[in-house]
Amino acid sequence: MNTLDDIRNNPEKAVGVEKIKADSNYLRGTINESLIDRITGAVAEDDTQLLKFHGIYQQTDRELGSERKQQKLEPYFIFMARVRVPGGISTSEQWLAMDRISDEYGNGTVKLTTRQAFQFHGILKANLKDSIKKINDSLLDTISACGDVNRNVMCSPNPLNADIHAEVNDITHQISRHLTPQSPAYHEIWLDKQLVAGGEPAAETEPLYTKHYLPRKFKIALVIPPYNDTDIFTNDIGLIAIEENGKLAGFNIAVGGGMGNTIGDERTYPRLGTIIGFVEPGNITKVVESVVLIQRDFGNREDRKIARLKYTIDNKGIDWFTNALETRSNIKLLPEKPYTFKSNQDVYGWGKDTAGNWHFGLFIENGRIRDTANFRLKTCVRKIAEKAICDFRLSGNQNLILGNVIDQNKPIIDAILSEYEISNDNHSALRKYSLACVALNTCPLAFAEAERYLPGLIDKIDKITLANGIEKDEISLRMTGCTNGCARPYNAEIAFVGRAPGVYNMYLGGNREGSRLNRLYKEMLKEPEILKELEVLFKAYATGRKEQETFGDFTWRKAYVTDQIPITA
Ligand code: SRM
Ligand code: SF4
Repeated sequence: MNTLDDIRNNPEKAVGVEKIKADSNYLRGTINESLIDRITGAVAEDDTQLLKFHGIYQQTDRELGSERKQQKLEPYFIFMARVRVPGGISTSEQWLAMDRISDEYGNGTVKLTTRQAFQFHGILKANLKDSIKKINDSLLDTISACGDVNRNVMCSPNPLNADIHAEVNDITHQISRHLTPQSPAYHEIWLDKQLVAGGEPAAETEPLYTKHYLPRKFKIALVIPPYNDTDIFTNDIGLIAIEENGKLAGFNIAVGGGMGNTIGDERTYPRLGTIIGFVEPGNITKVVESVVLIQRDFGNREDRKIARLKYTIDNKGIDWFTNALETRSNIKLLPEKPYTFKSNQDVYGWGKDTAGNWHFGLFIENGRIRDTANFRLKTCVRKIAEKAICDFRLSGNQNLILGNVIDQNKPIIDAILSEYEISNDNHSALRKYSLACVALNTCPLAFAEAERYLPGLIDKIDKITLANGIEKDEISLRMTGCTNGCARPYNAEIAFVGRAPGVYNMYLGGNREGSRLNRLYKEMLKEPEILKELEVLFKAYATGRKEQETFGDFTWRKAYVTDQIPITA
């Protein structure tokens, strides 16, 4: 296995993405040339990797694939831009800007992601630069929303019962700023800024990352109990804020979470973060930085499938890791502090914080903001934004909180929601606690549908929960179009993971707190089999559950899943 030292000492060992990064002149590559090349709608192959560090993915419209091939045309290339929003809080002006950009350059929809970001799909190469400029004009950006760097830092957007929310949100921004790549490439390429020094940038251009950046993507989330609404155990670093006497005492730190795995490759697996201790607020940035640096130096630079921090930790051992962290940061971790999570889901409807402001949790199915003939969600939210009476908080569950509303503005929001018939009450409990990743038509890795299919499947599942009298149960159900785990399926009570068109593996047994991995229950199910399985399971649950027992707990007690069953296929 090659580490950073190996590829530094033997540059020929840096192959594939490692070579592209190292040779990219700090993320410039030939992106500028690619953008002005009008012969193709794509960018040069190496630039597709570098674009990710700028928050952009080259994709194709998959449904047009065979038609274009028959016509001997190149694939219909489109780009996805991901706008990071550390902590998820945006202003009404920013919301309006995102709304406009989606119409002007994208496919008319705004996607709220499972990591509190905005995504635009369907941007053509010719419009890429203008769209990124417009995003920056709104004081948001796409820097390091993707790529082998730290991604959007998540923080619970829900301030309902937490006086420490503002402080934890500040720390989120502090961590995000500290870990943002320093290369001026982004500003040069997208915002036409001149290179200050000219020529080859000095080595200290990326004092933290170096020109090799990280071996793989890196994810951090902060959370304030009792909500685990950023699902911290699925992150490389999860920070659990601990409140004592109304003040932020510090954070329990969990390391090594991640969901991705590859079918048939037993070296890969989903893993939940391990809590290794407690850190005081003044030390948190240093400790987080040290985790990143350990991963930079010891992560696998040879095989990207096993390059995430979870594998570095399991490879070296958690004790080695904790020692390395304490040595590098020169900070001794304190013993973990007690905390309780109630749920990893969102709070819906109106709630008042301790400062007297109102917050409205609005269910957005799979995070897609769009208008259809009968459901004008996008227009409705735009009308609210035009009033400039609230902020717009993206949740890690693809939902929206209309935040910081004063008493007299509450009826204005209620009136607009009711004018457009947008209400959380229109949805079943199961739907409100469901998540689906984008999958088709844009995700190149999708084997099966997720976002476009789950709503219709839930219509059918709702009939089964109703027939069994469990329609009010907040069972978490997550679906992804492949095993990568973008909707965090492996800690849900029920999950469907796409294996082929219309075919899913079924998992059972996560818990409501997001702190237990589920287990593979059945493989390669089609819809009739999925519904049949659920009929049997829900009937057994409705008749055989103990008082207050959740569905996930029930599946373990009744041994539908056990520790002997593999976590993945
Ligand atoms: Fe993801 C790759 C969409 C959250 C694990 N993810 C992708 C790509 C970019 C496909 C690609 O590489 O070409 C998908 C783009 C689809 C599209 O058209 O938009 C994609 N991931 C998403 C989003 C949009 C899903 C959503 O419906 O909200 C989420 C964007 C988050 C953001 O704003 O940054 C998204 N992805 C996640 C999460 C959940 C999380 O982070 O909380 C995970 C699991 C946690 C983890 O990282 O382990 C996740 N995505 C992956 C992986 C597997 C990583 C691994 O370690 O193996 C890939 C594939 C890869 O990296 O090779 C991937
Ligand atoms: Fe694409 Fe798979 Fe992620 Fe879904 S889970 S968005 S199909 S990579």
